[in-house]
Amino acid sequence: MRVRLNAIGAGLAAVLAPLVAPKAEAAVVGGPHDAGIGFLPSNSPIADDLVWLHNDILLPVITAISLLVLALIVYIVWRFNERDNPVPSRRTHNGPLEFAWTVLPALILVVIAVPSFRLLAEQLIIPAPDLVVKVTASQWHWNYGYPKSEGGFAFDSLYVEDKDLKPGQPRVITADNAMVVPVGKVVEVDVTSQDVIHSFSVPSFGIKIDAIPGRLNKTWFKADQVGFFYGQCSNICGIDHAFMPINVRVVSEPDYQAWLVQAKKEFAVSDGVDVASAPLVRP
Ligand SMILES: [Cu+2]
Repeated sequence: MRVRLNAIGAGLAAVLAPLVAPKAEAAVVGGPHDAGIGFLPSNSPIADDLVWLHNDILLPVITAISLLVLALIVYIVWRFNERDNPVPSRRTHNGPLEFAWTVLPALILVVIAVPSFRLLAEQLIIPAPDLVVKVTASQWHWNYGYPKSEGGFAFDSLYVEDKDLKPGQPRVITADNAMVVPVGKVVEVDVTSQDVIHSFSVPSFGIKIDAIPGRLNKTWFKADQVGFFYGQCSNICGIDHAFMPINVRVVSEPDYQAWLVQAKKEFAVSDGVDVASAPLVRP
């Protein structure tokens, strides 16, 4: 059932993608849609494995255990009812049964632990990055910093209010400037904060990492397809916590290079300015 619902969700996303895609090349959209259920479409190896662990391992285990417990309860209610058993059983122990209900759950946990730890290692062991983006959280917006190798610039990404939305932009989760990354490249995200604890989360990449003042937390993703992807701050950080959306645009390498040229002009305002020799202006 769940698999079918996910399939329906994926189908809906595919149908809706062209309608809400903010850019022509945005073929895949990792964002909410009407009647959505299940995970957002995955667009990185980690997100693929997260969805697999949930849908193919955890859900079957949860379903089987729930059905087993339900069957046991129904059986007990039917078999040991008061009317048919005026003299209650005085049994308190059953060695083999107690052994079984201790060992079997432990074995199930071991089975779950194997792919779970593998996934954890996949998340924590960051491959050699092609691009490192520094993400700084503030009350209440994100700042994306690109390294010197890319031109050395940084820009704020601010919430877009309902009245300023362009056609096709979803409300509440649209930001004015998206973080732009090339497709198929390992992107390391170095996350920090300059006030309180926030959390950088983009479901389609399977990443969620705390932004903590004075600390640099690292995570990574490798986008499989171009598209536009949405996330949100995921730690309650204050009154406008709900209004610090994360927008990531994954583009082809030529589009990325073109964006870099334009972004350097737009955002690197202090480039070339010799701060030490700049005239001191007093009000
Ligand atoms: Cu926040």
